[in-house]
Amino acid sequence: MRNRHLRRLGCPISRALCEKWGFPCSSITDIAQTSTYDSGMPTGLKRYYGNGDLHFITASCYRCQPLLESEYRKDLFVTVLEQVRQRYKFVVVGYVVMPEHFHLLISEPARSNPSVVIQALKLGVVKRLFPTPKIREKRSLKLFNNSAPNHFWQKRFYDFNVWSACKHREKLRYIHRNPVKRGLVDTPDQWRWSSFRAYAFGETGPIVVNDWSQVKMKIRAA
Ligand code: NI
Repeated sequence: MRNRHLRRLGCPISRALCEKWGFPCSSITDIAQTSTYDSGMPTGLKRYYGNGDLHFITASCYRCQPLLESEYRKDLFVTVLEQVRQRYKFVVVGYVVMPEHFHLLISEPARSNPSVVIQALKLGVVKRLFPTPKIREKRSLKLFNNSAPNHFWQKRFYDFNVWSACKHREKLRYIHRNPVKRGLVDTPDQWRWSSFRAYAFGETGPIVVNDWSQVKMKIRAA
């Protein structure tokens, strides 16, 4: 059963793991209360910040539901990610948006830390999707077939420190292959919600990939 889920998802998040992470959601994932924000750190998962490592981050929609399935929502996610990248000044080395989760390979931000970045990203997506309760009601009819989920995001996220070139390559390849492994496309270039095309064709996509200028500025200033 577990293996079947893993094969189906093509990623380390099995439904079992997803549900294991399914602790009661904080207000951050509660689309009815987007004005409040729980900045509490997830418990039980150790975070290592400050070493200048890259972070391979995986976060999931609530109970692994495909809440990012539509093109509109994936586009919106990508737009918010770019805004958050600029606000917190971090480098997006790689990314992929999947129907029920996303993976990022990012530097540590010049402002704050990866936990705050991921919370800002999650909250930003929810706020853009459901800016007011009234709009929420309206949109839920359209977006979720009249059954808006009570939560959009799974509270926790998975964070793996990447400090070797080997792991860097492995995670980037993993990110770019994910839509292919899942059978969503035949080749990585056909999935437009990932950094693959930036690498393969030098395309400037909605997210600026590998812009180290801000981070270098911080190191110089330090
Ligand atoms: Ni995945």
